[in-house]
Formats: sequence, C-alpha cells, structure tokens
Amino acid sequence: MKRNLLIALAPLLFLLTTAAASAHATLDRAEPRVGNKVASPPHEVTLWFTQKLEPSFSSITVTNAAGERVDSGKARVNGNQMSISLRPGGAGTYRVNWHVLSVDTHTTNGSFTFQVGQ
Ligand SMILES: [Cu+2]
Repeated sequence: MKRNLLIALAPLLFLLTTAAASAHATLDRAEPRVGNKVASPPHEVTLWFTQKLEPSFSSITVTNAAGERVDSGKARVNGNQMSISLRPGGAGTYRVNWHVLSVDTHTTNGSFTFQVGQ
C-alpha cells in the first residue's frame, strides 16, 4: 500500500522540482532593448526580470564604447524591475552587466549590448 502511494506520487514530485528549478530570475526585456540602436545616449537603463528581485543584492553596471563606467552605481529595484541612471557617454556600443538575487534566493547574472548614435 505504502509503495503504491510512492509510485503514484513520483511524477508529481518530479513536476514540482522541475518547476522550482526553472523559476530563477532571468532577463525578460530591457529598455533600451537588447541589441537595439538608439539615437542618443539614454538617461537610464531599465531591466525587467521573470521574478521579483531582492534589492540589496541586485546590481547593474553599464560601460560605454571606451569601457568607462557610465552608470550612477546605484540601481533602483521595484518588484521585478531594476533601473539605473546613466551619465552621457558618447556614441558606440554600450554594455550592460546585471547581477540579481531573486526572491527564491537564487543568483543569476548576464550581460547584453546596445548601440548609441548614427
Ligand atoms: Cu530560482
């Protein structure tokens, strides 16, 4: 009887663990958009994630074409959204690096670029 119950529950347990594992915060979208070109240097970058973030352990850095930091150093988190202010950094390829801790206590990170000018 006990054994039959375990066999019956196994697929359910598998489904539950799989769902939890795929629930990390990953980048959903960004503004400026990933890989896109914008006419002038943006005043800020905003990222949206697939899960709510823990503000104290989530950060963004942004570098311009010369590799100089152009972000204010202080990201603002609101739910699943994180923004950071930028100073003007000229034309060229900007790189956005993000590192987040989601409310499920998992950390994830990534980076993408966007183009400014011409
Ligand atoms: Cu997770």
